[in-house]
Amino acid sequence: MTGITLALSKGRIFEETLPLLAAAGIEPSENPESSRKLIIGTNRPDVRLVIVRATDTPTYVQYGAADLGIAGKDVLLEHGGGGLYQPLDLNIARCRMSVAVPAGFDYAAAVQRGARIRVATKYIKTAREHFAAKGMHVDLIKLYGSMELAPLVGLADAIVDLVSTGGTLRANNLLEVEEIMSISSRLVVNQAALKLKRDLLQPVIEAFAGAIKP
Ligand code: PRT
Ligand code: MG
Repeated sequence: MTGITLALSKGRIFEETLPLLAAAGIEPSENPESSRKLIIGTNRPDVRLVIVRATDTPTYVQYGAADLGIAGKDVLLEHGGGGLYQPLDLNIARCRMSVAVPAGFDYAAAVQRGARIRVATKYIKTAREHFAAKGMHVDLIKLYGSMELAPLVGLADAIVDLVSTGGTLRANNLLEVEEIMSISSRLVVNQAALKLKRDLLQPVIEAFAGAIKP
């Protein structure tokens, strides 16, 4: 591919990336929500988009299957970031990563007495580091989705998950008891591509940088 390939996930990242693409003069020729195509052209013959699962974006960019991509900090921390240049925090798809427990569970008391608790999460690495830094002993249970269910059916005492409005926690009678970090999406660029395709990539990176909303 002589042009550039940008990896994006459907949903909120795609939606919130559209204004950044527009600032770089890039307009997708199809909407991935309605199209089943995984490779989408743009108004620019030298720019194409590949539609991947959010958690797979860093992998496509790391191996150079995409030259650049947009991924949440949550996803990047779990991936590790190897082979990726991360020039910009785009300040999109904002949320926070938090610990939540069922309304009846006294998290503060459990922390206080050094209880060993079971925590279900998709974010094993980040959760491990968080609880280790607090000196807490936890058994981590890896899940791939619907973390909110785990404490309701006795799979775990607590969860580590992303929260934005808090509506999902409220609907499931869970309380946010600790914020671990704030999350937003970053631009990631393949390090080799940055050198080999600098003339094509640099203007896109600069246009994105100029379009970031505070
Ligand atoms: O959905 P899929 O399984 O394909 O993958 P994904 O969930 O990883 O992707 P997607 O598109 O849902 O999220 C992509 C990125 O958006 C994530 O990696 C985050 O960086 C970011 N983001 C921002 C969020 C949220 N806000 C968010 N609220 N990702 C997920 N959520 C979920 C959260 O996990 C919880 O289930 O929304 C629910 C909570 O939302 P509220 O508004 O009810 O608090
Ligand atoms: Mg999702």
